[in-house]
Parts: sequence; structure tokens; C-alpha cells
Amino acid sequence: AKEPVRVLVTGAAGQIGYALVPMIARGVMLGADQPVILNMLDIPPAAEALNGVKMELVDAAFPLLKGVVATTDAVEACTGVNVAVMVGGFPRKEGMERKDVMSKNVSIYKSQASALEQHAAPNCKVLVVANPANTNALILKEFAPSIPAKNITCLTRLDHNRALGQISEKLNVQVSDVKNVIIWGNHSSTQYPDVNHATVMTPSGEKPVRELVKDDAWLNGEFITTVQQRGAAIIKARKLSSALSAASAACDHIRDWVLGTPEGTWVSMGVYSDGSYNAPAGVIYSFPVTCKNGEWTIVQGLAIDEFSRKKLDLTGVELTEEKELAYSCLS
Ligand code: NAX
Repeated sequence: AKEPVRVLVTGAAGQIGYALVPMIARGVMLGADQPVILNMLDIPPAAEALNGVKMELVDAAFPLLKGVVATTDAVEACTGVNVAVMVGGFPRKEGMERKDVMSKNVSIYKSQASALEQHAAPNCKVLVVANPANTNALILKEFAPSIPAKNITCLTRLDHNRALGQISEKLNVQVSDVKNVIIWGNHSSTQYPDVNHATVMTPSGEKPVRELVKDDAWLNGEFITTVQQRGAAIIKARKLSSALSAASAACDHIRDWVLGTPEGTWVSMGVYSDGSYNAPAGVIYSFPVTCKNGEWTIVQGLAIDEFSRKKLDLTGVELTEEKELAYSCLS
């Protein structure tokens, strides 16, 4: 039998946490034959609720779940973890300045970086979900210098999946037949959902999305804004932000990273930028990646037209500004 993999979920008493932990315990993240131990972290005001989640996990009698730790102590939560999913953070409340929210998250991610660096298992893979996701991941990277930069990523897979969903609805095709959309840049409204290399599997083979949609105005307009604004649309409808789709995307992100992407398919991940595609280097930027043997590689050589170039630059500028704002919170 396989040794259990220890998975940390921070903010586990929250909305996404509540959707995510049962998925992990059912094998959705790491495979149906992979036992898991869940380490759940939240803050003291949520301790009782967190304990309630632990009770439900026990009650669900998941065969793959070999243990549950529910704690408000970051060191205890981080100890021995192989995968860390960082969902906990400080939410933006009405009337709060951007800088104040950034400052709260910078201090959270700075201290959790140290806890992970000192106590996680070697080669721990980190996924930051909490917003501002790219910049929280960058702070985590900066304050955990012994964790390789390639092990620290942020979630843009939800945006990627939203783009697949929009194309599938538009063409009335199965979402599993659509692939290779790209989310470039920041997990924010400046993200650029790009369909220029996306394809659909049809009875007569793989066809470019642009050729099938035959509506460039929609692809360059409403499609992009719908994906960019989808989070706000969910809040408007549900009076709560996306949770099941975010949890599912977090599982997709880790599963593909650990188990690999299918041949000929790429996915979007926020990763430490090396300046590929002239994106700013030294920020966490979302790129198309393939994964093999537990490592991601940025897909190279894709053509970027003038329209796309502007959008890649715009979201890059925003990430550079966010990085500066985060650093200004440190001093
Ligand atoms: P909730 O407010 O329901 O849950 C957040 C939880 O984090 C709470 O239980 C809170 O007590 C806990 N928490 C706060 N500070 C903590 C700390 N220092 N250590 C541990 N836990 C802490 O929010 P939820 O809807 O679950 O969303 C969580 C985060 O995901 C938010 O930052 C949200 O903006 C972000 N999202 C990111 C997405 C992405 O695609 N990257 C999409 C969904 C979501 O909006």
C-alpha cells in the first residue's frame, strides 16, 4: 500500500475549505489509490468551526483518509506536509484600502512561509489560493528561500476552467473536448484569457477554437470580460464567492502538477516568472505549462499577436505594481 501524503489546507474552516477537504479525502486531488492525511489550519476565532469540519470528516468515514489534524498553530499544521494549499487569508472588507489588505496578507504569508520552510517535508509543493494569490505566493517564496521557487505556485486554474466552460457553452460541445486555453498574468480582472491556441476535438479531428466560433468580436470582447468578471458574477448570484469551482480547480492544479498533464495538453498555473514571453521576471505570473515527473515547464514558442501582447503587458504591469505595494508593506 502507498504511504499517505500529508496535505495542508489553511483557512480550512472557510467556504473553499469546506468544499475542498472532502474532495482531497475522496482522492480527487491525488488519486483514488493515494491515502492522505489532512492538516487543517485556521485562526482562533474559527477554531470551533474547524473542529466541526474535523467531526464531519470523521463522520464521512473516507477510506483514503488516514488522519486529520485540526489546529490553530501554524507550526503544528505545517509539520511534515508534502502538499500545502494556502486558502487562508485576510479578505478585503468594504471601505478598506488596498494597502491595508495587502499589509495584512503580507504579514500572514511571511509568517506562514517560515513555518513551511522550517517544518514542511522536503520538496513540499505549495499552491496559494487566497487573494491576492500571485503576490501572496511571491511573499511566501521570498520568505521561504530554502523552498525551491519552482515549488511555489498560485491558482489560475479556476480562470482556465472558466474559459473552457465558456467555449464549451458557446459551441455546445463537451467541455472535455476543449483544451489549451491560456490564462496569462494575474488572478485579477486584468488576467488575459487567450484562445488563440485552443482547440476542440470534433468527429473530424482537432479544430482551432477561432475557426469553430467564427465570431472574433465575441472572442475578443465578451468572452474575455465574462471570464475576467466571473468571480463577481458568482458573488452577485450566490451572495458568496466561488467555492466548489475553486476547490475543484485547486484539485486539478495539484493533480496535474503531481501526476502530469496529458500528452498534447497544457494548463495554466501561476509560477515564478523567468521572463518568458517578455512577462516581467521575478513575479508570480500565470503561464501555459505542461507537467511531468512532478515538475512544471512553461510551454515555449507560442505566437503572441499584437492584441495579446498588450494584454500580457497590462497584467504584467499590475503584478509589478502589486509586488512594489507588497514590499512597501514590509518596511
Ligand atoms: P472564507 O472567508 O470563507 O475563508 C477563509 C478562511 O481563512 C476563514 O476561515 C479564515 O478564518 C481563515 N484565515 C484567515 N486568516 C488566516 C490565517 N492567518 N491562517 C489560517 N487561516 C486564516 O473565504 P473563501 O471563500 O474560502 O476564500 C478563501 C480565499 O480564496 C480568499 O482569499 C478568496 O479571495 C480566494 N479565492 C481565490 C480564487 C482563485 O482562483 N485564486 C477563487 C476563489 C476565491 O475567491
